[in-house]
Amino acid sequence: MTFKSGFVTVVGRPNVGKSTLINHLIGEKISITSPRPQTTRNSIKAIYTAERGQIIFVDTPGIYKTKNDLDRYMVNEAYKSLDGIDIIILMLEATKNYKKTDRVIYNQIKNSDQPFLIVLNKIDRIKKTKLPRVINDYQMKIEEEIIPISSKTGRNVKTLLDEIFKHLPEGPQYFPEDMITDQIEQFIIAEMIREKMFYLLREEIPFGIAVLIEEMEERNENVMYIRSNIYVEKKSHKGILIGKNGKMLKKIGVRARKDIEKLLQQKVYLDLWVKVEKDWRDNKALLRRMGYKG
Ligand SMILES: Nc1nc2c(ncn2[C@@H]2O[C@H](COP(=O)(O)OP(=O)(O)OP(=O)(O)O)[C@@H](O)[C@H]2O)c(=O)[nH]1
Ligand SMILES: [Mg+2]
Repeated sequence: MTFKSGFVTVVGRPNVGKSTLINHLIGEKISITSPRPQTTRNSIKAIYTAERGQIIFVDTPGIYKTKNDLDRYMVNEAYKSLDGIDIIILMLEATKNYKKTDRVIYNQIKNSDQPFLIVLNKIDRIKKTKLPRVINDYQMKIEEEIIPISSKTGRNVKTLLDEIFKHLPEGPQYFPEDMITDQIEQFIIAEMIREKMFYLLREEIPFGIAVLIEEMEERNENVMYIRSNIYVEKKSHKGILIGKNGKMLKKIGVRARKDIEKLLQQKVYLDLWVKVEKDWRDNKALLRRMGYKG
């Protein structure tokens, strides 16, 4: 049997389920997910290794109309990830119609003459009897065959994997078989903390938050001490984030700690600090400090 390998990027509008698919494929939480759009901010590699080959999946921020420097950084990250890739996966949503942004991305991919696949995610969210019509509506706009999947239940994901392997070139194993991401632990930990705010905080607040790990040190009795700064854009946001008697921050900390302990396989002491950095999303120097390098 020949060994195949290559890079596969997943692109699409925000919230279609790109990160959920990648986590499902790898079987671990590598990329954070949330019910809100614009969750993923960086391109994140997740590595799938099997007997027949190795796929390096690249999760990307959703593509949308940009409003500030952070937005532009994110969309640029998504487009940059299309360079030098073996297969592009464009993800669409069964619960929505074909949107203008879908068309913009589709046209861009078609013009790039790189191999690509089209998937329709969230098919578990619509009635079985409705699915053929939804697929048919999309096929009126898209020539290539659409692969319907559910990243949540895993339905038909195997078919997608087979399809990817069909198109992958023969190649070497780029990464050791037990390596599942190229991201350093500190990044994933910061992301896990950031994820909780998408669930617990209202309106626009999560979009103006950045998380940086300041210190990580193993202390007595196998406890990992982690000190992390959470940056917000406004003083009022700081108050909301901390909450009455520190309740909200505590809630965020408890939920994040559970994820982090699972990741590190050890007890964690999480020390969270909230800081105000005015308008960091529109300040290139601050963006860089937050880890969003252009
Ligand atoms: N029912 C259902 N929900 C899904 C499926 N895939 C993803 N979701 C949900 O859709 C929401 C968005 O998922 P994400 O994986 O964060 O979406 P994304 O495309 O990575 O979003 P951005 O990072 O913001 O671009 C989450 O609440 C997921 O649980 C699916 O197949 N079925
Ligand atoms: Mg995502």
